[in-house]
Formats: sequence, C-alpha cells, structure tokens
Amino acid sequence: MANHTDPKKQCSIQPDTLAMYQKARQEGVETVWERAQAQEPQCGFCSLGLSCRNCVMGPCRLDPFGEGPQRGVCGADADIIVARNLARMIAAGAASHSDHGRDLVETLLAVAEGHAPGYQLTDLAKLDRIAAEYGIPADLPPQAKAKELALAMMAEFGIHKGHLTFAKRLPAARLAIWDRLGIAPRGIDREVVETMHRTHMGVDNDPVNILLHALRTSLSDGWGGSMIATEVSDILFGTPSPVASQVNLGVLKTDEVNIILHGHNPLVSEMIYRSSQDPALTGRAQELGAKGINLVGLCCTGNEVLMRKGIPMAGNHLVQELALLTGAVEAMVVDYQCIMPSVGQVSTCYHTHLITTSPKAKFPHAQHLEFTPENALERGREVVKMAVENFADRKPERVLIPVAPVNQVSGFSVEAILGALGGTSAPLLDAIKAGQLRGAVGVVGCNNPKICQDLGHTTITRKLIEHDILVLDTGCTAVANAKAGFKDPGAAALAGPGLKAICEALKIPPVLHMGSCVDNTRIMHLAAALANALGVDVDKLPVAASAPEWYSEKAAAIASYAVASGIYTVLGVTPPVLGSRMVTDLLLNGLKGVVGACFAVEPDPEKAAGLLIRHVESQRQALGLDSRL
Ligand code: XCC
Ligand code: SF4
Repeated sequence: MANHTDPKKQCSIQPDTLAMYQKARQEGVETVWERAQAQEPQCGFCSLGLSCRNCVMGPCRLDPFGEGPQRGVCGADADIIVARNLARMIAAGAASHSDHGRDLVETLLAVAEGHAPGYQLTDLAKLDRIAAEYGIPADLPPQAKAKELALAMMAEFGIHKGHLTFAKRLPAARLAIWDRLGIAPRGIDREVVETMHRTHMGVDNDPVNILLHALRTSLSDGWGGSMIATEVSDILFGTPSPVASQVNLGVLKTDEVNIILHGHNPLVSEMIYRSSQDPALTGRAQELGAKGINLVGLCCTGNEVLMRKGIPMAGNHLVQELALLTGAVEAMVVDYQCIMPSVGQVSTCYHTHLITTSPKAKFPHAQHLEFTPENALERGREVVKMAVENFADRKPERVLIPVAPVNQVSGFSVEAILGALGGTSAPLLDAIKAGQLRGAVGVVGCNNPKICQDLGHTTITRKLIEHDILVLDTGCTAVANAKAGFKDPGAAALAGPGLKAICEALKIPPVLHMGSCVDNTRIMHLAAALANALGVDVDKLPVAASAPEWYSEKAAAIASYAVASGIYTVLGVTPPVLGSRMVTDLLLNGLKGVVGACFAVEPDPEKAAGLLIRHVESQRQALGLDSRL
C-alpha cells in the first residue's frame, strides 16, 4: 500500500490532476498527497480495527500477533472491538446522509408553510407519487400535501411503528428476511442512536448482534434518510432528465467569474444557481471585465446541480485543492461533507473566497454566510455578488487552466431511465433475459489517496461495459468516468456488442449517471423495481455494486445497505476489520447465508471487475438464463 502515496509515482490517471499537482509542487502548496505521505506508515492497530478509545479506562489496543494483550481493560476481545468500531463507522455515515435528508424535509415544510421564499414545489407529479406512497390523501392541494408529507417524513426520523415507508418498495421476501433477523429499520435517528448506545462499554458484547444492528442502521439510511434526501430534492428542484454538460478542470473559464459549488446539499447550490442568472449580477461582472458568471460543481453538490441543471463538473474529491490552484476561482461555496479542512489554507494562497453556509460546517480561513430556508434567496445573491467583486483581484499571471473539458451526458434518474424505455422496466428485463445485456452494476464512491486517482473507477467500468454490463454510477465515480469520456454518447463504441446496440438505439452512453451519493438510493429503487417486475428478491438479480476508491464513513453505510438489501458489493479499499477473523469471515462469507449477499475486497481493479462479471454471470445461471461462465 505504501507505494501508492509515493509522490514520485503518478497520483492520478487524469491529465488535469497531474498538471495541477505539478503546479502545487512548483508553488509549494501542500496537498492531500504530501499529507498522506507524511502519515506513512499508518497505524497497524487502527488499520486492523484493533484499537479502541470508547472510554477512558483506555485507549486500548490488542496485539494482532497474539503475544501482547488480547483484551482491552474492560475485557473486550478483538471480535467485540472490531465489530464496535465498524458499527460506529456505519452509524456516522448513516447520520451524515440522514441529517442532510432532514435539512431538505425541514425546507419542504417551510415551503409548504409559505416561509421559504426562494424555494418552490417544482415537480408536482413527483409530490403526488411520493405522497401516495405515504398514504396522504390524493385530493389535497399541493401546499397542504407537501406539509403532510414533510410531517410524515419527520416522524420517520424519530420513533416509528412498522417499516420505513420507502422499504415497501422492496419485494415482500426482502422485508421478511429483515423481520426474521430483526433488522428492519424503525426510526432513522433511532438506529444511529442505538448504535452509539450498543457500542458504549458494557452494552452489546456479541459481535454478531452488533453487526446485525449495524446493518439495520445502514438500512435506515438507504431506505430512509438518503432516499428521503433524493426524493425531496426532486420535489423541490425537479427530477433529473438527460442533460448535456462537460467535465474536468477545463470547465473553469479564464474570462469569466468562476464560482465552485462544493459539498452535498442542493439547498444552497440551487439558490446560487438562481442568483447567477440575475441580470444585475451578470451586468456587474461585465463591468469588471468578465464575460459572465461561470458556475461549476465539485463532489456531490456538483452532481446535484449537474443532474438537474447541466452545471459542468470541475472534478471529484481529490481535485478540490487543485481546483483552487488554478488561480481562477473567485469563490468556493461549501455546504457540508467531504470538504477538506485544508481548502481554507489553500484559498489564502490565491484571491479565492472560501464561503461556508451551514451552521454545522465552519472552516478555518472561511467567511461564513449562513443560509436558512427563510433567507436563502437573499444570501444567494450576496454570495454571488462577493464572487463577482472578487474578479477584480484575480492575478491573471497566476492562472493555469490545464486542459480542455470533456463532454458528458448526465441526468439519469429512475424516471428518466424508465421514460427512455417507454415507461416500464420491461424492455430492460427483456434485454437481460435475451442476454444482450448481461446485467447491471452500480460503481460508486469516493477517491482515496491510497489509490491512483480514478484508476479503480475507470478500469472496473471499462471492463464491465466491454462485457455488456450496464454501469450505473454516482458520486465521485461518476466524475471519474465522465472525465474518462465514458458518458459521451460516442462511448457506446467502448461497450460490448449487445450494450453498444442498446446505447445506439436509445442514444445513451453505456455508463448512466444517477446522481450524488444520497442518489445511490435511485440505484436501489431501480433494483427493487426490477426484482418486483421479475417476481424475485433483489439478491437473485444479475446485479452487483462496487466502491473501488472509497474513503468515507458514508461509503461504509452505503455498502452495508447495498449488501443488506441483497446486492453483492466489492470494495477496493480494505475496511479496518482484519483484526477479527470472525468479523472478516462474516462480512466476506457468512452474510451470504443471512441476507443473500456479502462483501468482497479486491484492491486490483482488473480482478475486481472479474469478480463482478463472475457474479453477474452466476446470477444469470441461477435464474436459468444463458451464462458465459
Ligand atoms: Fe464524498 Fe459525495 Fe465519497 Fe465523493 S463519493 S468523496 S462521500 S463526494 Ni459520495
Ligand atoms: Fe478499552 Fe474497553 Fe474502554 Fe475500549 S471500552 S477503551 S476496550 S476499556
């Protein structure tokens, strides 16, 4: 692993990253790669999950070689400590997604009550559909319906009786498995809190019981907090449909005011988008010598506005510092999650304003302009104005925009995919049954400096489409694949003959962008719809998931809800569990007999693609379809 962080080795496969990394070295600006290098060798106890600081009788660490201590001060052994640590990791991820979902629900309520002037109910048909799922009377007018929906969703964050509403999208067989295991999620917050409780010293000391609850916690994210975030975002800002755009650092413009939207929640970025269209502000930009105002995205908030508005994407996780190094960014506006604390420091090396917007997420060297549902419209204007005025301070001699942008098509919501197929999943299933399409794989997740940037995503994706497997991507994978050109409709040429023919007929790329990381729930929703249409449980489908370069606690939650929903998931970075043989064996094998799916870990992306292809083909065989095994 150590070599991956050797700066003499390539840190990325992407020309824009490599060029900007060069500039960082020349200008002496520290980046994530130097800091990763400085951490080597990383702590072996922590890497194995064998350290615990859950109480101050500790911290404790257990000896993986069996010579030193085998129990913490309280008596916890390796199995207990590893299981507790993993459960807390998953809970933190579920909490992050779900708290993001809550912010949207609160805004939905504010809109319904008429005190969120910048926001509106944009997709009323979707409001109708979601309200119907929640059993809200169809004949209510939109505002009243939105209010009922917001209140019903809020109730699901707390104590709730029965299943979370969206879990009913799954086949009954799946819910029966959860009930039998006692892992059907109840309240969204409740499962996270219960994880914190169970992992306190002296509560749950059965590693299997801890891990089952960790799965329940992840399900409260996947079929609760994240899915609510996706669906409410669509109601407020519109359900995505195919849209052409561009990607990589080349989307920044030398002659325009550049504003980067970074983070996760579309509540802020949508308001900035609206203000950037304001003639008074574009006029002021022109007075200062700029041709206009250029909004671009980073990470998942970028995915949100790309999916709905076609805003171009500057890059994924490991590009965030490098984007500032172009010297062409007037403002980076952040909400929360995946924003490196270092961006404030990097922004001070240039004229860039770093602007924070959430009371939950303040940063060093940033200016804080807090957004609420009530003030968002006004605040959006203020932020754009600050960026525009800052154009005067740009130093043209320090600007480097290293590459030309790559074209991409984005915006593949479940509605858009089914719409392209004539309104039902039948044509998709027919293509799978006929073997023209072998199956589908969700390739998702982050960048991680332990891995050459985007190598994992693009290697796996290319192998899958060559094998006639449709790739659905989100998050930072989606950006990686777009940069590699896989989302240009011309990329059909890279696919196997079956997938190629489908893409050409429908004029779609072989890699469909389904959104941000909370939008992994779009993939889950599609999988559930396919399972229902086929009359089988999700774990019988020729589908799989992969997180080749994950770093985040949120990714741990996503992978867990995918597996607990019946989807085999291959990780490219080893989670900190190897200190317990029992936990490792449960994740890699035992879960298969329990939830019908398990994890695999394979750092080599070629081999990981092989595992995914083999899984899809063996699922086909089990369904009685032709198989290339
Ligand atoms: Fe963050 Fe969502 Fe990971 Fe990218 S993929 S590094 S979580 S921005 Ni979500
Ligand atoms: Fe040590 Fe147990 Fe406290 Fe963890 S909970 S720090 S293992 S004493």
